[in-house]
Amino acid sequence: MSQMKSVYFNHDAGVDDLVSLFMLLQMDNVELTGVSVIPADGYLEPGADASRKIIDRFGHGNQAPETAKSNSRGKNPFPPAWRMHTFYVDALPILNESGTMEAPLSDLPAHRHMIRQLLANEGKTTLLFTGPLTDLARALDEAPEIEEKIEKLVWMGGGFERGNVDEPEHDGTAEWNVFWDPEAAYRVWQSGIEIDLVALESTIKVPLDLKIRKRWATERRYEGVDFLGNCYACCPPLVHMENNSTYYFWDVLTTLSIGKPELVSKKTINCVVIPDGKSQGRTVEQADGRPVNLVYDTDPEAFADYMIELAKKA
Ligand code: AGV
Ligand code: CA
Repeated sequence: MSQMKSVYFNHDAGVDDLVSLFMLLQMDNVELTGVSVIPADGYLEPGADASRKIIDRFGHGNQAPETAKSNSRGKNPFPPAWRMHTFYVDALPILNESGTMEAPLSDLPAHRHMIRQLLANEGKTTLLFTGPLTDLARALDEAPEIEEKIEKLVWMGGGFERGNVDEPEHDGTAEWNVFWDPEAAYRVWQSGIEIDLVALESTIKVPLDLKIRKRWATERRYEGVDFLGNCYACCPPLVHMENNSTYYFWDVLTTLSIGKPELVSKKTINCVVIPDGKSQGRTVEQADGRPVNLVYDTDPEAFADYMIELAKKA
């Protein structure tokens, strides 16, 4: 029997963020203590609604986790075309069949909701962040005592050999979740929290390609597998070569590394975050930087199998 983990999930309402929530709800070794939504690579209202509908439709526990909305703002906005994905997922018929939202909505802003949930949990909580770190940076400023209640932070962010930002006035070396709010990542780097960093080095191994799409189509008789196929229908797959819109399983790999740690390879490195200037949001390996557990590799077959295995439990 693997041990039960308490997990608090802060996401930014992209397709792979919402699919991550769906996956978390299928893990029998995870207890979800709360969900919060930050409007970075997605929109807030449909992001919170879709989260609650996913909990309603696909949650198994008798106690549904609360969803909280963030009031944080970033520095470098995401392209609106990507953010529109939130509306597509929220509109999927399977999430709107009942016409109601039963899962509770918190009236606290995300960072305060997270503080409350961390302090209310007797043991330590794993933080899963699949968007920018703004809410965590604010929570640490307001309530530094939460640091002791955090088992570790598992974050999709960063890249050492490459970035994925293609914007004017930037040199392209940053990953988007760091770039949206570089100062927040810089702040979290000053803390003593243990960090598992799922950076572009590993996520590049798991692109959304036609092969996995075909597997979902073939097994669409399973409601959860059909849901995966429908969610990703609005994301362009990798066919010939990568471009700026190519979609990877960034957040899903990050999330699945909690349910099945042996899916990924990690090594400790020391690194810093560049908070401003033309390389803002870049993560750089540096001998006197803070240590992180860098997730640098995964097995794409084992990843796809586990994703489908979880979806079949829905
Ligand atoms: O940089 C990866 C992060 C992940 O948290 N997001 C998407 C994932 O949710 C930003 C992003 C980078 N490239 C993108 C992104 C693309 N082509 N479409 C949508 N979002
Ligand atoms: Ca995300």
